[in-house]
Amino acid sequence: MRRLGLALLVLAMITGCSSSSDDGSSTTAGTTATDGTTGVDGGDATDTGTSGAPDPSGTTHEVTSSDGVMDFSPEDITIAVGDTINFVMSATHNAIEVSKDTYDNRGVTALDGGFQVTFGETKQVTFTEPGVHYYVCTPHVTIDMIGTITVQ
Ligand SMILES: [Cu+2]
Repeated sequence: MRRLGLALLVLAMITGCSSSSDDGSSTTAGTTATDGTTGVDGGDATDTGTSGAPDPSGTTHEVTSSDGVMDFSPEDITIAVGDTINFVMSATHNAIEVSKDTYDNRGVTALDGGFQVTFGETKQVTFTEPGVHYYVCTPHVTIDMIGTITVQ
């Protein structure tokens, strides 16, 4: 049942997103679907009373990277449930979600079901559950090109 509920939730998000954005809505849908499965750390959600779809008018935030600059901007960001991050990666950087352990150890093993923004890609990812997401730039993780997204 919970799985079905989650699927419906994701579906609602997709519908909400595609109607409010006119570019790349199909890729948005794809990332939203995978994002839904990363909600493992959302299990401690206390306010599940809002079991309806997240606010479809969530804010879109931007995380960017630039060639020659070995940092995400911003590196750490706090957003609300239902908000979207528009990742804008330059040609030399990517943003790959990893586990907290991988992040702490500066590893590059991608998190199952996590978001992945490849080199030079612009991709929107919507976060539908509270929790913390950790991500790295795989070529530059060893020089601390890392970031977090806190969803609350
Ligand atoms: Cu990088």
